[in-house]
Amino acid sequence: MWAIIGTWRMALEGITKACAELAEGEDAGEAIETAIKETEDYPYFKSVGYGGLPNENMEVELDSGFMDGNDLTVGAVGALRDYANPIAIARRLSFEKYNNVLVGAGAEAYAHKFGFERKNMLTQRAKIHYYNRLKKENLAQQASVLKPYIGHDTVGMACLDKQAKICVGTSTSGLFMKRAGRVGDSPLVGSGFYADSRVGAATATGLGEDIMKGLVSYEIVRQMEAGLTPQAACELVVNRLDKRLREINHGTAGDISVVALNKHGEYGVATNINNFSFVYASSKQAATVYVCKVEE
Ligand code: SD4
Repeated sequence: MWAIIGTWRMALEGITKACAELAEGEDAGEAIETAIKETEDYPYFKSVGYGGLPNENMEVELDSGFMDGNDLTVGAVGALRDYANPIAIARRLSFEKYNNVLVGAGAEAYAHKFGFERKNMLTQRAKIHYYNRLKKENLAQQASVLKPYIGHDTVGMACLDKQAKICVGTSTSGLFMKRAGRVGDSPLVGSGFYADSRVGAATATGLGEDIMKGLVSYEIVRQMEAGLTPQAACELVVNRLDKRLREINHGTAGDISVVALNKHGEYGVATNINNFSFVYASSKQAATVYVCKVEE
């Protein structure tokens, strides 16, 4: 049995590519890297890799995390500039004994040392979005009608391979117009991603500042370990955090969406937004796009 799940419709092409590898018995870590690289390389996804939207200084800064559920090794990069595939660098960092999480210039020096592809990640299209946004912000300044930090998605994938190994990875350009150096939940183990091959894996997308308050990926894996199905674990963790956030923030909560996979290849999904799309494939079914809606 093998299975793979990813956040958002943008995971489809990468997952489709990884399925062929998994069917041949490929390792879950390799499959995650293949699948996420595909998403990173596609220029029209505005929130991941090449074509990702920039920060307030018009620089694309990327976050990515990876975890191997067999030995619980973690690798992550934060605020990484000018490298094509953050997921490959994060995974490479997971092979190190120390210094597994690197940010900014340190992460770039590491990527350079190990020969990862350098690339200007800011596309013409992303620049247009940036200038349009600046215009809107100027117009909206007095009226303060502009909702900050909209239009961001992270690709997160969890995968079980034929050898029963489970891995998880994330990649994102984070929030559009974020501060330089801002790091979200996506490279933070336990928040944006977590995997334990004895149990399963989970990954999150949405407002990093809120997701990290609930360590949602770690929580989901622990709830599965305690006996919940992936679906029940996802719903419990998202609903509980959403409720707590609303208590604190006068009835509002940031976007939180999650997907999870257990060691049997069964999946779970939960969200507090309308229309969270995700992609699931396994040795029993071809890659399929589904849409999850907030529970009423
Ligand atoms: C972040 N969680 O940087 C990411 C962005 C995201 O859906 O996933 N948006 O906060």
